[in-house]
Amino acid sequence: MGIRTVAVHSTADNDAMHVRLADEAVCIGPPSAKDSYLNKAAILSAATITGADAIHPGYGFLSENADFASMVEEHGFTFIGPSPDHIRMMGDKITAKLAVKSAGIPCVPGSEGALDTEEAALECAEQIGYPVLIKATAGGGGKGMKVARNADELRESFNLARNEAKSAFGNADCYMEKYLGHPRHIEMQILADNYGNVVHLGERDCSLQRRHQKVLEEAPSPALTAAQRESIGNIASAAIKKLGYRNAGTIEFLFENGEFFFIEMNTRLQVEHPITEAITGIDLVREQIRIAAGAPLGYEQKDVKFQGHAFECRVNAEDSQTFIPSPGRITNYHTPGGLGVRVDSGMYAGYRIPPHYDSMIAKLIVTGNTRAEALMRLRRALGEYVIDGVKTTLPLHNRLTQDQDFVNGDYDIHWLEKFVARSN
Ligand code: MV4
Repeated sequence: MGIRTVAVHSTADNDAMHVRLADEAVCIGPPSAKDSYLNKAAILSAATITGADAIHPGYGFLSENADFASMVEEHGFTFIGPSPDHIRMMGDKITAKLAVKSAGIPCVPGSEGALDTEEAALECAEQIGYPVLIKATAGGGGKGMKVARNADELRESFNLARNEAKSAFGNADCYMEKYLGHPRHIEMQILADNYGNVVHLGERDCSLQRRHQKVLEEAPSPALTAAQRESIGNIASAAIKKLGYRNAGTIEFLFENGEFFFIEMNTRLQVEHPITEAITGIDLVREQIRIAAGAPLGYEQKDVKFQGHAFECRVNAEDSQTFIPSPGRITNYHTPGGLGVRVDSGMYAGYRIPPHYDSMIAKLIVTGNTRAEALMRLRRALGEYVIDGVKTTLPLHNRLTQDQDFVNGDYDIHWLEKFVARSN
C-alpha cells in the first residue's frame, strides 16, 4: 500500500525480523510484556515521536483492549480495528451473547445473562438439561469454564466458579450453557466498512486444538455444505450490520449435528486469517487499513469468490510430544516454497528465540484446488521445512497429516487431545 511502517519492540526483540524490515523501529521497554507490549503510554509515545497516523494492534497483547483503542483515538491516531464500544461489548461474554442473539445469531441454549445464586443456577440447569457448562463472563478462550453433569456437581462448582472468576478476572459474573459434547469449532470471518457494507469471507475450521491452543486450521470446513455456509454467513453478515460493527471480526460457533451455536466473537485479526486470504484472494490486513482510513468496501457478497482449500500449521518452538517450550538459537533454517505455499515467519539462521513470549515462530499456509491437493502439498512442504537448533511442532504436523481421521476430515474439538495421548 506504500505506507511507511514503524515497528515497536521490547529489548528482547532487538534482533526480530520485523524490527529489521520496518522503515523505523522504536524500543518501548524491557522484555516483560507488561512493561513493553502492554505499556499503552510507551506505545502512544512511539506513535507521537514518529508522527504515525494509525496503529495496528496485531493479535494478542492490546488487540482486544477497549481502553487502549479509545486512548489511541483520544491521542489523535486511528485505531485499525472496531470501535472501543464494540470491543468492550464482545469482551464481556454475557453482553456479547445478548447482543448477537438479539441480532439474530443462534446461540447455545442457556441462561439469559448472569446467574447470581446457586438456586438460580439449579433452576436454569433443570430447564436446559444436564450436562451444563458454567462460564465466566470475563473469561473466554477456554478460561473460567466448569462442566456440571448433575445437580450435585453444579452445587459443588457454581460458587467455586464465581470465586475463581472474581480472583482471575476481577468479575465474578457467570452464565450457563448446555454443554455440547462433540462439536466442531467453526468461525466465520467478516469484514464491515463504516457505511453499513458487510461481507463474510467464509469459515475456518479450528477444531484441531490442544489445551485451547489451535494447532492446525483449515478453510473451508470439511464438515459444511455450501448451503450451510451460505446460510450461517448471511446470518452473521446481517447481525454485524445490525450491530453497526466495523472492520474485521470473527464470529465463533460450535457446530454439532448440523446446527450452529454462537460462543464468542473476536474483534481482532486472528492468527489463522491467512487461510481465509488463501481461498478468497482478499488481503485482510489491507482491508483493515482501508476500512480504518474510511474507504468503502467496494465489493459485495456476490463478488466474493471462494476458490480451493487451505491449511495452516502453527509451528511452535516446543517439544512435539510434551509441548514444553524450546527457546534458543536457530542454527539452520530452510523454508519450503512453490505454488500454493506461504510461510509467515520472522525466523532466520542465527536468530535466538527469546524465552519471554508465546512459542509460535512460524505459520505454514498451503493452498490447493481441492482438499486432497492441498494436503499433498502440505505434506511435501512439511517435509522440506528445516528448523535446527530448537525443538518444534513440525514432527506433530508430520504425524497429524498422515492420520486417516485427519485425511477424512473426521474430527471434533476433542480429537487432537486423544491423538496426542495415543501417539505418545
Ligand atoms: C463450549 C463447549 C461445549 N458446550 N460451550 C472453550 C473455549 C471457549 N471459546 C468456549 N469453549 C467451549 N465452549 C458449550 N456450551 C466446549 C468448549 C470447548 C472448546 C471449544 C472450542 C474449541 C476447543 C474447545 C475445547 C474444549 C472445550
